[in-house]
Amino acid sequence: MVSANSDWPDGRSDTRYVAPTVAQSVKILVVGAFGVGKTTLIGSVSEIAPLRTEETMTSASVGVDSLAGLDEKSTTTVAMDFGRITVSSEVVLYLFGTPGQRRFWDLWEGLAEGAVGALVIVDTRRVEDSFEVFDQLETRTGMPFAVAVNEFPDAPKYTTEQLREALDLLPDTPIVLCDARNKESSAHALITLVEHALHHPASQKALT
Ligand SMILES: Nc1nc2c(ncn2[C@@H]2O[C@H](COP(=O)(O)OP(=O)(O)OP(=O)(O)O)[C@@H](O)[C@H]2O)c(=O)[nH]1
Ligand SMILES: [Mg+2]
Repeated sequence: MVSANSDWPDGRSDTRYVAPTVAQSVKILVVGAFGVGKTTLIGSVSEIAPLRTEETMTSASVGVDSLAGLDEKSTTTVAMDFGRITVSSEVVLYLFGTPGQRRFWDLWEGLAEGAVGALVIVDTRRVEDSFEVFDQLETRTGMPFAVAVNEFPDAPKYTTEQLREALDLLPDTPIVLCDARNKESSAHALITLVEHALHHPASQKALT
C-alpha cells in the first residue's frame, strides 16, 4: 500500500528524502491526450510537492486545444510533471508526466529514457484523442503500458471489455478505472502498471 517513509530509524515521516530501506527506484511515465488528468494524478499521489510546468492557456490556444468538458481548466503542462511515491519499504516510483499536445511530443523521447513503463490516462468523453497517444507510445518507446480511465462525472460509462475493444488493446494490457484526484485510486493504477511492467522483458534493462 501507499506509505510515507515510516522506516526511518527514528520513526520520522519526513517525505523529503527516500527511506534508507529503499533498494529499487522505478521510473514511470504518465502519458495521455490533452486534459485527461496527468498533472492531477501526479499531484494527488506524490509524497513530495510535485514539480509542475503549467502555463496559463491564452486565446492563442482557442481552436487548437479543445476545452470541451474541461470547464475548470485554465493551464496546461508545457514541459513535464514530476512526482515521487514510495509504494513499499523497498520500492520508490519516480513519476514523469508528459505534456498532452502533439506539438510537445518531441519531449517524450528524453522523458521515456530508463522508464519501465507508462500509465496511459484516458477520458472516455474523448476516446479518439487517445489513439495517437498509443501510436506515439508504441512507435517511440515500445515500453509496456497500462490504461487508467479517469472517470469524469459526465463521462459515458463503458465496461473494461468495451474499452479494450475500442482502444484495440492486447488481452494482457491492464485497464483500471480511476479518479485522478484521489490518492488511493491513482496509486492503485500505478501499482497495476508496475506489476504488469515488471513481468515484461523490455523493462529488465531499466531495472538493473
Ligand atoms: N471531475 C474531475 N475533474 C478532473 C479529474 N481529473 C482532472 N480533472 C480536472 O480536469 C482538468 C484537466 O486536468 P489536468 O490534470 O490539468 O490534465 P492534464 O492531462 O495534465 O492536461 P495537459 O497537461 O494540459 O495535457 C483540470 O481542471 C482538473 O481539475 C477527475 O478525475 N474528475
Ligand atoms: Mg498536465
